[in-house]
Amino acid sequence: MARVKFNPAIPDAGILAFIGEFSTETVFIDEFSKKHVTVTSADSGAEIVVTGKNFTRKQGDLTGGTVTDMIIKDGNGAILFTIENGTPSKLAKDTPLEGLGYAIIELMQGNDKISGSFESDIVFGFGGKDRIIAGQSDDILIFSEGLGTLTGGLGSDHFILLPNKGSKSIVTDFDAIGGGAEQDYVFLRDGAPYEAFERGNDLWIKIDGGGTVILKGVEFPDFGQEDFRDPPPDLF
Ligand SMILES: [Ca+2]
Ligand SMILES: [Ca+2]
Repeated sequence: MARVKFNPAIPDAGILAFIGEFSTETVFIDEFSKKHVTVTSADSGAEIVVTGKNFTRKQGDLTGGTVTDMIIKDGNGAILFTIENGTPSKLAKDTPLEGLGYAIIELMQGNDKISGSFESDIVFGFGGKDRIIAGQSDDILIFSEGLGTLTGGLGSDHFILLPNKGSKSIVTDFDAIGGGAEQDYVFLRDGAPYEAFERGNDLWIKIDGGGTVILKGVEFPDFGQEDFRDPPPDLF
């Protein structure tokens, strides 16, 4: 099980946007061994530090290897994001250095324990059986395939839930009361019809075509159309 940590210095657009930016910069291998590689941006000074095995290079290019752990730092050396013991991600021989950051997606395919920071985070699990705890502040939690157990913590949190057939998202602390910044919000797969009903103390939402969302401890009439909110336009 991987342990994933989103740290407070991550810019507002999130870690994937940060990596997207990194991938457009001029980067070079700063440190290299068979088990450990640091890639640095000549533009921003940001770093991706990866640990794994069998890393190879040729004329300044990374040519192969398997990543299991990753640390991403900004140009000031602040740690933005860490993955320990992720699903091994094998680098393709033609993977350019700039694409290294995208190993993050494979590293998080499995069962992960994911924690946000005390700041506003954009946290996600990338499939598997994940436990996501976003921590305090207003967070965005994203989950699609697999079994996700999500806790927003303090603040007005936004759950972007896109479960496929057979997938389930369980929100442990959905607050459906208060309006505005007093409560949490949900977004389901766009336009898909759904059926919502109470089962025990929980509110179940069955999405047409597959996918289940369970809001623990939520009941009618507290839950309704007013609890839905579209994702921020620049999120995807
Ligand atoms: Ca995962
Ligand atoms: Ca947080």
